[in-house]
Amino acid sequence: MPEKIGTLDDIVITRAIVERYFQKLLDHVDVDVAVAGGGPAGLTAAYYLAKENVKVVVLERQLRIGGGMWGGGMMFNELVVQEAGKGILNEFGVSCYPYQDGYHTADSVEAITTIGSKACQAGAKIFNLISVEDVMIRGERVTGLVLNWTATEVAKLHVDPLTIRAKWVVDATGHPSEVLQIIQRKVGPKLFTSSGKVEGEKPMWAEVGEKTILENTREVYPGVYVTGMAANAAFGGPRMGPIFGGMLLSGQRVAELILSKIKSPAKKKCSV
Ligand code: 48H
Repeated sequence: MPEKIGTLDDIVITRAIVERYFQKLLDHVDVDVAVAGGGPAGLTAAYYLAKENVKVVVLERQLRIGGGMWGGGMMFNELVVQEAGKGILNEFGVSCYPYQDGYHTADSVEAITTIGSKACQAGAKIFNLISVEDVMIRGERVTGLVLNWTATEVAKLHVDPLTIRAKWVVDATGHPSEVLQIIQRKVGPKLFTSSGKVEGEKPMWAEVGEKTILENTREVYPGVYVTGMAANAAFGGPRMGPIFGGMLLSGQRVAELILSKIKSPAKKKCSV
């Protein structure tokens, strides 16, 4: 065996992982922002929040982060962004290539690995293999998320969940808008949409989908913002296929909206 490796004790390795993991988890059971879903929108939001020293955690059901970005369009791992989306990819340092006026392409694997890395390096903590299965509501506000191991979900085990508290929750779960579906199931049609329910995404129309996603990125229930594909699902915007600028811009926008709330919290009445 090469000299450089030195002695290694399997039990020390085990202790290191267990101690460090639980330290990390305990440091993040009470956060400023909890993002459900580590796709492009959730990771971009986490990056812009963490960059401003906001304590942010991302919960991702799968083993891997990145949501639907890896596969580009129909498993051709290239994605398209418009001018504004390119600005964000440039900020992350992802290589972009002009295709024709107003259209740029990027390698989807380079894009999502870089965005994930930048989010982590900015200070966002990502917990993979954890599913959001419920919300905590106090009064009429969501105050946290209810979590379980994805493995229990997959194996359909009867195991009770644990919770984390968050000042703000972001639904970045993509097409299914899972956090909003849970809220709707638990409290009825009280979302800030026209029917009070998740309106459901409309047929594919890239141009309109990319425009409406920014209008639809907003608070959708007290304490809960929606971003990415979940935003168009919530408010009934069209899907847009493999143009990913809207996801990045929506992630950036939700971060800006939450940052503005954190920096100028609503004034409370003094009880004199
Ligand atoms: C923990 C969860 C849970 C849960 C889901 O699907 P995503 O990539 O979502 P976005 O909005 O960042 O990006 C959407 C984009 O990928 C896309 O699908 C587009 C542009 N479609 C257009 C079209 O026309 O089809 O990522 C969401 C992530 C995934 O990684 C899920 O595993 C995760 O959220 N997730 N994580 N708890 N309950 N539900």
